[in-house]
Amino acid sequence: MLAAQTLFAQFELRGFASYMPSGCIMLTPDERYAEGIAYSTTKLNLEGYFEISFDIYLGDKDSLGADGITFVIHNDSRSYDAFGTYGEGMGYGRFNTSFISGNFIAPSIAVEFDTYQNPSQNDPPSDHVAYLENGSSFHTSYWHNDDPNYNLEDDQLHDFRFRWDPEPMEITVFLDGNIVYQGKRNLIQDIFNGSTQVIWGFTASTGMKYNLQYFCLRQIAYTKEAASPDDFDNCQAE
Ligand SMILES: [Ca+2]
Ligand SMILES: [Ca+2]
Repeated sequence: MLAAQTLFAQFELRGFASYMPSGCIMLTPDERYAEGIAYSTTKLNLEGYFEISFDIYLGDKDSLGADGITFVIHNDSRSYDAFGTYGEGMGYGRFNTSFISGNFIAPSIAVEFDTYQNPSQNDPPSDHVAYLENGSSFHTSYWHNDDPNYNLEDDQLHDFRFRWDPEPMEITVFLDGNIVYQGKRNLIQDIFNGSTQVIWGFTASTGMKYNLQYFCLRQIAYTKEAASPDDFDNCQAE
């Protein structure tokens, strides 16, 4: 077992989330119908550059595993108590776009790492990554490495980075060395109504199917120069 080193930071934990001995944060245990949320107590400033690096773990059960995790940036009025629907909502979204009642996190953006196919959210059969906004889990596009058998529930840590560059107003998401999403968005004006200080963290849940799911914070860089070079080591799960 490799003792994972992680950057210690303060998180507000809700639901099933808890610190692991390594300093990583478990979002869901390997159980049905669990939801866990972890928010950093240090907000991000959208007027500045940031790149945050994590290891994420999505479990070891493929066909029997679910549901996945989301990385979320929000200024929902519930602050550290903001949460979404369990199961296919992954603690962030809601069951489908026409199902307006129920919990979801907004205003927000998120990146989902989805390990279970829900046709109402336009999920492909494979695991996938997608960019989401305002508590909707529905997505028209997604990344699955053009692999119909793409699987993230492989008992491995996956290297995830989220980069915000305010000058071109560009979001870039990396997973295991691949750019899995890139897009320009005026987050301050078009999502956050002029707010520049936003809460960030992770949500996750399980449903009928389930997996242990956790994340480890590796680095927060506030300049391009301070961000890690784009080399990705294979990591071993705990
Ligand atoms: Ca899978
Ligand atoms: Ca799903």
